[in-house]
Amino acid sequence: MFVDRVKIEIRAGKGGNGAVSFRREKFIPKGGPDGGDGGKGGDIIIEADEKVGTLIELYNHPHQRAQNGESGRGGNKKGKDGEDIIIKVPLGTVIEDVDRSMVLSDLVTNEQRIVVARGGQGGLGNSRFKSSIRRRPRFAQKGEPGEERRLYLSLKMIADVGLVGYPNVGKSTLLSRISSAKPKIADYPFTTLNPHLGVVKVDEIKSFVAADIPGLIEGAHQGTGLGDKFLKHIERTKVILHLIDGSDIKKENPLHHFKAINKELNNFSEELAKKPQIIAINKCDLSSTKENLDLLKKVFVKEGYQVFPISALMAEGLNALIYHLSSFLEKLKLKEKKEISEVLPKKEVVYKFAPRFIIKKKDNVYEISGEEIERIVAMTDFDNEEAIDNFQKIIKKIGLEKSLIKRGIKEGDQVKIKEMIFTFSNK
Ligand SMILES: Nc1nc2c(ncn2[C@@H]2O[C@H](COP(=O)(O)OP(=O)(O)OP(=O)(O)O)[C@@H](O)[C@H]2O)c(=O)[nH]1
Ligand SMILES: [Mg+2]
Repeated sequence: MFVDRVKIEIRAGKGGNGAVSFRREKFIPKGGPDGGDGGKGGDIIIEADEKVGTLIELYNHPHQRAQNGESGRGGNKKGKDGEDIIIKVPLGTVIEDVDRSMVLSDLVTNEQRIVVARGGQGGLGNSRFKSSIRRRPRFAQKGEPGEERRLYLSLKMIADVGLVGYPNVGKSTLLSRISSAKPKIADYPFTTLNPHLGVVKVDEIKSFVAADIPGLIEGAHQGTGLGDKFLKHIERTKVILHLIDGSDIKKENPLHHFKAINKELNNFSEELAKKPQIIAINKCDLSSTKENLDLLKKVFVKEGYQVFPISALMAEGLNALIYHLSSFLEKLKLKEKKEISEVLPKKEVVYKFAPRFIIKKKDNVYEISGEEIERIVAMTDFDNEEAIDNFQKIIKKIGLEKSLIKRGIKEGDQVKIKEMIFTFSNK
């Protein structure tokens, strides 16, 4: 099965809890704190891999969880870090955050990686909270929760050349001749049901990638035939190779199929319709094609296209076509390089830092949000008096208490941070 869009739910590992422990040594009745830190939770990483062709693995396993970090131990032993999960996806996978509706990344080169959910930091052990006034801290930090996300992954293949044409014109035959791809070939329309990629070797150094997609017919954008849903796979190609079956044309209107397909491309996206097109007239081994060839050449040249007569079946005319495509792509690359250097940003980019917390008042409840404060709450052990003390100190230190008072908070009002509800007291 060819899967090109999946929704997944991922959760990185939670950090391990810090340990509360005291040294026990002979003849030392009250040893100092020696609770170690928790280990870090495992990250979830997505990596592009050229050996992977579809998103089927993720379709079958849409829930991914990375390992939690282990808790710290006495003797200042740090807990073990949780293992990362590496999800391999095809080149051309676009990753979107469902809840924030933003694109996180577009993986286009082999081994390119992105950490999509960070594992939580391990909580600090009690030995870290020792100070001159607190010699025997009896609390430790809890591990930070791992990030959770819902993502859409969709595949937009990355090919240099997109093969388009009516069904049965010989697109798959051509791809199988110029690359080592092995798409199904048969003498009936809609043989190809899924896109295929093939690497075309031009010479020792140069190569390009060509994509064969299912045939298009009039009305594809309304779902006729196999529809136009496969066109997104050639949205990122640089040039379209439009294949014409030279044996199957209407003499009174030789551009009929060609125009119908271009209309479908345009209906799908103007961008796609604007891509440069090169014409290959296939099945030139057949006498019917030979009869039509002069007429076809004439009409296409008149429309401003370059035309290559070929026979995919007999492997005739393919070298000229491949060299032309390759040099066309080279020229485009040079042009792109020039354009990129011309549009490089001149101004410095200024980043804004996120505020430490945001206070929203609803009735008499002060709701507080913000990455840092939520993290502090998640890592505090509220069953432990000393940990609560420490939490209050932090709240003061980051200026939250002051801000709340400025907003008019009174004794007994409620403060909500994530799921925790506190009663405000200034005594
Ligand atoms: N005589 C001749 N037949 C060809 C040539 N190229 C392809 N064919 C035949 O045309 C038929 C269709 O070829 P395919 O390569 O499956 O065509 P396609 O465009 O991929 O078709 P769909 O996947 O259905 O859109 C097969 O029977 C091929 O053998 C050619 O150059 N000459
Ligand atoms: Mg085919």
